Amino acid sequence: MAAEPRFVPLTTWHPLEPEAMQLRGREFADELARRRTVRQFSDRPIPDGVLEDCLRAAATAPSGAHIQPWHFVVVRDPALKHRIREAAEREEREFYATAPAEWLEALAPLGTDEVKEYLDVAPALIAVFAERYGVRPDGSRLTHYYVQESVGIAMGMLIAALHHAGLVTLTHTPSPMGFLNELLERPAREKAMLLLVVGFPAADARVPDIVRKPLNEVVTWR
Ligand code: IYR
Repeated sequence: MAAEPRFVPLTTWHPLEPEAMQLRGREFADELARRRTVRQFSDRPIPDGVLEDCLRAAATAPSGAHIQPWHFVVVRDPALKHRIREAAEREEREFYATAPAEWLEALAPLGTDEVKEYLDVAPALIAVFAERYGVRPDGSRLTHYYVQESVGIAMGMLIAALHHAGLVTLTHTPSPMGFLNELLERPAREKAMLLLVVGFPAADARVPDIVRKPLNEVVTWR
């Protein structure tokens, strides 16, 4: 039998003056516009508590039926990072050797290849897993809804939070990522969605000379 809904007053939202809304909207967009995906990391450690707060931000994401079907594994141990690098490079060597020409052409402006040194160098990797289904206390399966969408939203919020906290990230998706279940000891019902590389940029970090689409190409007003 379905549970009765329970409600409490909305106390966490506060009204803002129109001018404050405009300023905050602009400043937030400007700040996110300064985010760049980085592929050259320094080994500088991340100050205590920052990753935890950014994960707390990510875990506020809305999700289908409020099931929160995500799990984050933070990897800081150099030996484990190295094992992840070796497994990822194995997948990437295969990818770069066999990917369709069209895909490789699409990637050419990014200058990527199968060498993933940043998996050793960056101080933290955050593996994001999607719980495809849950398990009830009696062991039966609990259906999860909109899992990819929910985890996608949480990953976006995580990337924004890390940027806001002064870190840089690389949205790394070695494919397939099944090796992460094994190395990070996550159950088969969890699907690895992302290996987020997190830290500080190398002193001489460079980024591709690419620009974002103008807003009028990505937004229609009716
Ligand atoms: N996973 C590979 C290839 C790659 C694919 C896409 I789509 C990118 O946007 C970037 C890279 C790699 O990490 O090199």
